[in-house]
Amino acid sequence: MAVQWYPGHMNKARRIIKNTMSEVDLVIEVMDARIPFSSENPMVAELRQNRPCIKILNKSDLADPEVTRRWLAHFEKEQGVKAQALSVLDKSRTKNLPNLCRKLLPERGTAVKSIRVMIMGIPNVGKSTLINTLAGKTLAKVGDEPAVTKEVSSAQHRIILDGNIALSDTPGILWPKIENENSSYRLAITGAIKNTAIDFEDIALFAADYLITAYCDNVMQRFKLKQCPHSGNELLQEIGRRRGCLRAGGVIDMQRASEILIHDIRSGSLGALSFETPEMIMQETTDAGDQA
Ligand SMILES: Nc1nc2c(ncn2[C@@H]2O[C@H](COP(=O)(O)OP(=O)(O)OP(=O)(O)O)[C@@H](O)[C@H]2O)c(=O)[nH]1
Ligand SMILES: [Mg+2]
Repeated sequence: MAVQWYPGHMNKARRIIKNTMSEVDLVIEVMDARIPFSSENPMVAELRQNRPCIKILNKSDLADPEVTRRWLAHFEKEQGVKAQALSVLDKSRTKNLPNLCRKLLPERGTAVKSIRVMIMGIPNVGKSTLINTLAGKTLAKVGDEPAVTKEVSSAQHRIILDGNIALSDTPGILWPKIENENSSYRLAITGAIKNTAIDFEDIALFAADYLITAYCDNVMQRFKLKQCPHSGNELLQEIGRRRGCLRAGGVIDMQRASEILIHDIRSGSLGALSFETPEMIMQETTDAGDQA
């Protein structure tokens, strides 16, 4: 399966961002701490060019802290990039972001020269939530699904923080062709792709196969299993049996079992999980290169 989802408003947003980038001094790219490689949008790199960038590994409350630490070290190696793990649950760390902007652009952020910041990233990673936390009030609409924000903030709708920092919100954007198939699965699992564009059974099987190898204790605890299932399919069957997802004749309803697993992952009910590590990505990209 290769999941693709690139609705028209994303293309429009990309065009507007490109045309207004000359008025941006710094980009905050919000990524998903559970999938830092797959949620890094290649279009952001293309659009921001060499402007300084703060990469936020957001929803870090849902990610494995040890893996997140390794990713932060990985991103900090990039020139002009600062990386920071954040979570909506930890507002004080978020409120320190303006200081980081000033550190990256010490000559700006004065009464005469504002720091113009654009918040960008894939859908549903918490960009608008971040703006609201920084503003200390609800200014942007947020929601537990992708494509809640549909328009780039116009000049009149920028949020001005103390220290003359002007923030613009943007719609989450994906890119027309997600080359890495594993990435498209991970984006679907974590909720960056609209539910109607994905096949739940397919993505749940991918997730289940991974979870039994990387986080079997979490799985066993959540679904009260005495031993780790041997395959993703066996895990989904167990979930179906234990949660009463049965169709006529006692056949397990794999669609419902799949929805339960994906819901539990997204809500954090299975604990803090990371779906990729720097080492996994290095291996995957090497394998892809060998096949080309
Ligand atoms: N667990 C957790 N949930 C978060 C965090 N930040 C945001 N959320 C939730 O993620 C969902 C999406 O948040 P939004 O702020 O609307 O995301 P967005 O990036 O603006 O999404 P689009 O506008 O659709 O691109 C909401 O249900 C938020 O409550 C976080 O740090 N941790
Ligand atoms: Mg939004």
